[in-house]
Amino acid sequence: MTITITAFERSPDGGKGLSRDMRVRWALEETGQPYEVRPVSFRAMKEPAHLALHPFGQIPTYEEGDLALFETGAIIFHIAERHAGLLPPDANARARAITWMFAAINTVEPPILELVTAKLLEGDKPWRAQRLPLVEGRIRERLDQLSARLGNADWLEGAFSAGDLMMVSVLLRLKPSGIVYDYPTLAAYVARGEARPAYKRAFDAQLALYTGPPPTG
Ligand SMILES: N[C@@H](CCC(=O)N[C@@H](CS)C(=O)NCC(=O)O)C(=O)O
Repeated sequence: MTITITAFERSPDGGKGLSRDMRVRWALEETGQPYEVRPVSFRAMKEPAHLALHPFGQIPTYEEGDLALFETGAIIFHIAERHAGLLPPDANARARAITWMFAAINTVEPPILELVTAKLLEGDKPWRAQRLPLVEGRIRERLDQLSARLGNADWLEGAFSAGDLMMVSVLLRLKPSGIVYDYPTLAAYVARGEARPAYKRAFDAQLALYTGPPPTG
C-alpha cells in the first residue's frame, strides 16, 4: 500500500531539515518503506480537504490505504510498530524506547519551541529581553538532565531506536541558536543521528523538494 505524507510546499527553513515531515521521512527510511510526498501550500493547509486529514491544519500527515494519521509522535509510533528497525523486540526495552519518544516531544521539545516563539513571533515585543534568558534557562535545565542521562552512551537505551530518532529531531531545532553545542555529548549524539544513512537520505529528499523545479498545478 502506498504511503503518502504531506510537507510544506515552500518550507520556512528552505529545507534545512527542521520541518516535521523530516522525522517521518527519517522513520520511513530507517524501516525501508517507500513513500510519496504531497506538498501543501499554507493556504491549502487551512482548507477543508486538508483539515479532514489534520484537524489543526498542519503538516505532516500520513496516509496509507484507509488510514490517515497526524501528529509526528503517533505517525512514528505507527511506523515503528509495523516495521522492524525502530523498536527493540524485548517488551521492556521497547517500552523504554517509547518512553524516550514521549520524553522528546513532551518534556524536551516544549521549551525549545518556546524559544522559537520568543525569537520569531515575539521578537518585537517589549518583554523579549527578559523572556529570552528565562526560556533559555528552561532549555538548559533539560539539556543538563539529558546529557547526564546519556553519559558516554551512543544512544539513550542500547541500540538506536524511535526514541533517539525523536530526541535527535527535537535537539536539531537548537542548532540555529547554538545552544546544543554547549553540550559536547549531546552535540555528538545529534551528529551521530545526522550521520545515519537513513537520515541523510531523508534530508536529501526533503532538500530536493525545495531546491528542485517549482511545483506545477
Ligand atoms: N505536534 C505536531 C506539530 C505539527 C506542526 O507544528 N507542524 C508545523 C510544521 S513543522 C506546521 O504545520 N506549521 C504551520 C501551522 O501550524 O500553520 C506534530 O508533531 O506533528
